[in-house]
Amino acid sequence: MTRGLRPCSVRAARPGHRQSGFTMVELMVSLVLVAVVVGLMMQIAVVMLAGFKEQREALELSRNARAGIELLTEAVRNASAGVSSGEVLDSTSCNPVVGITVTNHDDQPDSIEFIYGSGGIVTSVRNTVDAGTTTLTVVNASGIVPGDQVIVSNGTTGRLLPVLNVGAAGVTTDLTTQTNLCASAPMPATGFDPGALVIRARYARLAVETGPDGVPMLTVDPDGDGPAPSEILAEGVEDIQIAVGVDLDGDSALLDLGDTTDEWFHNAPGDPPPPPITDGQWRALRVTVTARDVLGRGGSARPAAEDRPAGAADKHRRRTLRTQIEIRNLGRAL
Ligand SMILES: [Ca+2]
Ligand SMILES: [Ca+2]
Ligand SMILES: [Ca+2]
Repeated sequence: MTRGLRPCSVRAARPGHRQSGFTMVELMVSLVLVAVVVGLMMQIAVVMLAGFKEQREALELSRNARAGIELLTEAVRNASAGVSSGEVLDSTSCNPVVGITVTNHDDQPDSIEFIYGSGGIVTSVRNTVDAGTTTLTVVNASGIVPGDQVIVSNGTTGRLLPVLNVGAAGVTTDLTTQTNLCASAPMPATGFDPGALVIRARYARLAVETGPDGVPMLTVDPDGDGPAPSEILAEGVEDIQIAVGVDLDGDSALLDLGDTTDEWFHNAPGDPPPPPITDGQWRALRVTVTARDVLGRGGSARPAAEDRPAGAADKHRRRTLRTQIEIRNLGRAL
């Protein structure tokens, strides 16, 4: 049983060899040193983990804020596709939106609705489209499926119509639709002539809602006042503020004084509403999105943005992103 263990007494007995091994004091000093080193390493690990966690939370905050900005940018760039006047009406879910509609507040988040081209799918119609039409005979229906919506446009006015069914593909394809769903958005009196553009499109309303657990979130509603529920786009988004840049004097610049006399609307308390989008002077939207952490591990206040003053300090960390989106499809860009 003792093989491999050489008794100290044997070594100690050899002449010329000093006694090796640890004294009790040496052993205790080493133990203390080991304990100190292990303690330090654990402290470093804890600090590093906390750092990683903080970094992850900061990333998540940025991601949440960015999700809103990205969808908005995409939608605004494709808003009012194929209708340079901006007069696109919702003849599917009957929301009172005209191209892009901003609902402004200075004491709560703003919301925005738009009708925007989706997927770059464009064709044209062979028949006249008026209040009695139930079929859109289109040249090419590839990429369009039942449940989609399309803008029918003559370039100056458009209507968002539902695609209820898609017929067999041939030289032309018949899309079943309904043109009389919305008294608020009837077909133009003379209808759309053959050759009118047909663009796959969507309606969306972006808003901030509060979940059952009190967590604010950015939601997108695919039919506004219609029956479809809104979907969560990003958790923790507590504010969107949207200013509308309108080139009133036509000098291709947007005067920004942060007051009620400049060419930005909703950027100062007491701003009048902007002129209608159909006046052809809307050039850009400026969007500020603020996300906050869900659990409350920091300490900050919601910053002031456009016409909404800052909030009170609380236990949350925040990230605010701001971007200016040029409106492409309406008249000329800056
Ligand atoms: Ca506002
Ligand atoms: Ca100007
Ligand atoms: Ca203003």
